[in-house]
Amino acid sequence: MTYTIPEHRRGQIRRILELLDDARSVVLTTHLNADGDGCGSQAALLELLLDRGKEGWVVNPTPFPELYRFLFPDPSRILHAGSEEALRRSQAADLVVVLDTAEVPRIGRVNPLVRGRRKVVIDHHPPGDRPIEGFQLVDTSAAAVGELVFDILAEAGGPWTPISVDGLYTAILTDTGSFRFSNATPNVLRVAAELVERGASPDDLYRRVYGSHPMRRFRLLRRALDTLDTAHRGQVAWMVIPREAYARLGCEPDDLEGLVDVPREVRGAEVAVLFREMEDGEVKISFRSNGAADVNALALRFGGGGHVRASGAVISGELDEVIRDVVAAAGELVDAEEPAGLAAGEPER
Ligand SMILES: [Mn+2]
Repeated sequence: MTYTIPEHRRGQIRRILELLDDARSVVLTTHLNADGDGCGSQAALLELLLDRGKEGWVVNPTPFPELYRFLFPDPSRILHAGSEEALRRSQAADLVVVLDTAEVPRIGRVNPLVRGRRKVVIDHHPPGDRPIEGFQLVDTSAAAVGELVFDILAEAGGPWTPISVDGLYTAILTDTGSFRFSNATPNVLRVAAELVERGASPDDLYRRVYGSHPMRRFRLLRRALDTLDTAHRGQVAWMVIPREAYARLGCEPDDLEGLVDVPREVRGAEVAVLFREMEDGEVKISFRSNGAADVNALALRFGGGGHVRASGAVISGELDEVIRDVVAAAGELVDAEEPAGLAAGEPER
């Protein structure tokens, strides 16, 4: 293979492989509302475990997304976190692997299930203040956890099955926004090339993940587009997912995947925000940055977090007030970042 594992993470990759080899029964988990990175990484790691004669189970804090079920031809490996079996398997596990988060609150109801178990944490988010105890591979230079799991499989020599290559390609595809975001690094593009050489099909996986939305998503989008707006000289753009339309159309969280890219694609937008009014008087917010603005800092202000260019938060309050406060804070951030942003755009030599 022409790809080589980045030197700075090689030692940790080897250690994780040793820990996996020492285990007999492993539980894999990821954050609330699992995304393509978490699910794809789980599919590939499960392949590795089964290939090595281990037992492996997926136990996530929220229901496994329909969108990524195609990565699990054997759905019996996916356990509902509230089930008797999930409790039994978790307590019998001699290793728990936490993927795509390193924070206790983000694994929700899985936390009590896996308390006291030996853990490996594989993540690429900036560290927060409630870290999960265990052996950590937290590398913010990785575009996706799938990139790190690829390194584990590369170190192990496979298995490069349709499930593992499709899982890892899906993880990378979704976390890089189809290779459009600033995290589409040379390294992750090399990893993607390796996966395509091993049988991952870009057009097939693109169609499965992005090109097969139910009609209800487009009906919801039509309603949401009515709310699309900008402020601060067009530098802050936002859109609202109306609660009433979401409920009436029978939408699910999967239907919202990627909708934050709509305000993000407004010309001149530096910060994009998607507001979703929840049933319980809370507003769920997704932030994206198109430039220098650090939306992780913005999300932290509202009790959330994430990455520098992609983050989120949940705020209690009336929708109108939340929009006003968040848009104002985003405007302040954009104003503060402006000089730095211009400086960063200047050639260094
Ligand atoms: Mn991720």
